[in-house]
Amino acid sequence: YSIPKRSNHSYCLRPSIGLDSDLIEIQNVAHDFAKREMYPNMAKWDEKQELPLDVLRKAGEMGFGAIYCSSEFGGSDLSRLHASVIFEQLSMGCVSTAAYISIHNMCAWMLDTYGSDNLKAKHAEKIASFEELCSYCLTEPDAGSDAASIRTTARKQGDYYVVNGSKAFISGAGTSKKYFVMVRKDDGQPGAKGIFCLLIEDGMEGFSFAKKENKLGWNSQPTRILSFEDCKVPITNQIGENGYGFNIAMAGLNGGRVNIASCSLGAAQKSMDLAIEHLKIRKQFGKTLSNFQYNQFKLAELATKLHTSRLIVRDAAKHLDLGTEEKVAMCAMAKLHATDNCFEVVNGALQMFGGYGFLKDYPIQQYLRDIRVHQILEGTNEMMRLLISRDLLTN
Ligand code: FAD
Ligand code: 2MC
Repeated sequence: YSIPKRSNHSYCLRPSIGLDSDLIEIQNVAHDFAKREMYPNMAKWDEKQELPLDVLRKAGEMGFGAIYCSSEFGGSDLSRLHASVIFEQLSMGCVSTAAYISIHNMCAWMLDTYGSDNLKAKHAEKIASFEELCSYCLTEPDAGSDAASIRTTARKQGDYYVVNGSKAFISGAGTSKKYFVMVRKDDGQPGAKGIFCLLIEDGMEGFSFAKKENKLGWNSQPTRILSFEDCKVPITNQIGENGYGFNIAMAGLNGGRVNIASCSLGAAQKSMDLAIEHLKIRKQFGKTLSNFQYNQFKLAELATKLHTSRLIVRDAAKHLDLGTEEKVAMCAMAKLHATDNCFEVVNGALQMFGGYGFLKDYPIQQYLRDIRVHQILEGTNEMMRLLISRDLLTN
């Protein structure tokens, strides 16, 4: 497939609209990568529930392992807007794999921004290159939306923390080497201020995984529960200060929310491109489906939803780049608006395929299954409403 480009005709869904030449260049690089390495395999990865490590390493060579990390870290030193443009393109090739790349990037940024020099010297290169994969571990069986109520504890014992507890729904678990785990100091301080962040590695004694979860989508990446039973972690593996783990986790998630929303944009874009092609070819009642005004108007509505989603996502990325006061609410608005609307876009595009849209021979159903969870994870869209309303009502 290609980014639709018609020399003598406008196409108001072209993802390069509004971007400068530097962003268009990186967009083309990500587009070609997704088209070549991802799209031909996305159905297979979904069916076989396979995380394509070889493709991730190639993504590392392209600089997609640490997109908005510093060059000292081995990162690409690009902006959040660049990252959004990249994730949108990658997700056209496979939403689930692109979304995993986004989580890995969130962890890389947390280490680059808050980690000690020693910790970075030890881990940065392997992370930026995708030689070793990262997982972000906040959610617990009893602490989802109320993330500040986590109960996994860390007790200091000499040069180690002894960690006990469990984490639920961890993306990449079992395949990742490095786990960015939010834990509570065992001194009893409740709420957000009792939390700090620890880098825990696969293979550390007392760290184990439960079975792989069976999911509706996001099948190219494994999801598992993690358990820590007297797991000894060197105190030098702490990222950031005591009491700031929740802030670090949330700061990472602001970018994560923009990236996940960008992944919804890619799915919506590809679904629209496919639906437009289909409407022009498929005939019923002696005419192509594109002749029926219902379909024409529906396309126009869906295109408008996709465009407003793209605008709000790119605007939130700019707020992150500028570090504005409103960035938390802007990222929340972007995730709420884009993940809800892009789901409707993909669903509407699927409808235009009739029964074929429901067949696994066609990719639209996979885009639909894969982006459904974007309304749930990285903070449910109800929590996004909470963040936006707090910004509005608190002075
Ligand atoms: P709950 O918090 O129990 O919420 C259930 C419902 O109640 C939701 O609709 C919610 O919005 C609503 N609700 C809750 N409280 C309120 C309220 N105050 N007002 C109104 N409505 C409310 N987590 C990680 O840490 N790392 C990962 O890598 C990760 N990957 C994931 C991958 C997948 C495929 C999935 C499904 C989840 C993943 N998660 C991960 C967890 C995800 O972030 C949580 O599922 C999500 O935050 C919601 O938590 P919960 O499932 O416990 O739902
Ligand atoms: N950015 C920066 N800081 C933030 C923030 C954000 N998005 N959200 C909260 N904070 C700060 C907040 O400013 C406060 O800082 P301080 O005390 O230093 O002033 C601190 O964090 C505590 O915040 P609150 O007092 O708002 O905490 P509360 O417990 O009331 O609720 C809530 C916070 C509901 C917004 C938070 O628990 C939340 O975001 N829940 C959703 C959980 C979530 O997103 N999980 C995703 C898991 S990862 C995932 O799904 C993947 C697929 C990887």
